[in-house]
Amino acid sequence: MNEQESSSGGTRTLILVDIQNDFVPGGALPTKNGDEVVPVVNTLQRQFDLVVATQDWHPPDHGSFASNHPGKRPGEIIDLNGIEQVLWPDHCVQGSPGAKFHPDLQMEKVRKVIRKGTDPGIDSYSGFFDNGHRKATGLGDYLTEMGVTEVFVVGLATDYCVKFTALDAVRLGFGASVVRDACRGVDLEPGDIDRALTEMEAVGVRIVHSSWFIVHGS
Ligand code: VGL
Ligand code: ZN
Repeated sequence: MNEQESSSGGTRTLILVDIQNDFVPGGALPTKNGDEVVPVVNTLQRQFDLVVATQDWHPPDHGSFASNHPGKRPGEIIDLNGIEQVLWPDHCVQGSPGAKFHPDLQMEKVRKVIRKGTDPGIDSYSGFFDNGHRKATGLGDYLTEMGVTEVFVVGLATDYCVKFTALDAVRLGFGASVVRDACRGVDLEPGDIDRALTEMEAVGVRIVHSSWFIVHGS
């Protein structure tokens, strides 16, 4: 078994989910201690030949922004074109400082950036599909072309974009693991992060710790 191969025989990839300024303390939609994932993720990248990143990338008129729904506040839930939508503060607006990757995140190994949430009419938590599974982002096809069979998901936020990325990875037939200490969540309702981990495990996502790589890394 060489370094590119995982125990299941295929290539594995690291997916960096939304490690952007707006999702860390000081940003518009911060996760608690979200900046702490950055050094963990940078170290983890050494274990992977292929690293890809997702970037939340909303137009100013995005339907997930409470500001675009008069009288509505962040945290409220609406029906957005037939899909239940949590309303958020304006965040990750295309081209804004908040949409940029965290300045300490190493990007040299990142081979592909998938921008998502660009359609004002539908949100996209997963790196693979929009929330209605109507359109694919291209990430699934890209990974398949690259011979990837196994993905490791890290980043922000555990209970939204990390969760839906991992769930879709399994749905697409990839082996999927979430490195839990390389993720932070929103916990809009206390317990959301724990519930997200349970939900992921229930469909076959492995929840691992970064120390797992000391034994299984190469
Ligand atoms: C996210 C809420 C809204 C995330 C993105 O990256 O988890 N959460 N947009
Ligand atoms: Zn968003």
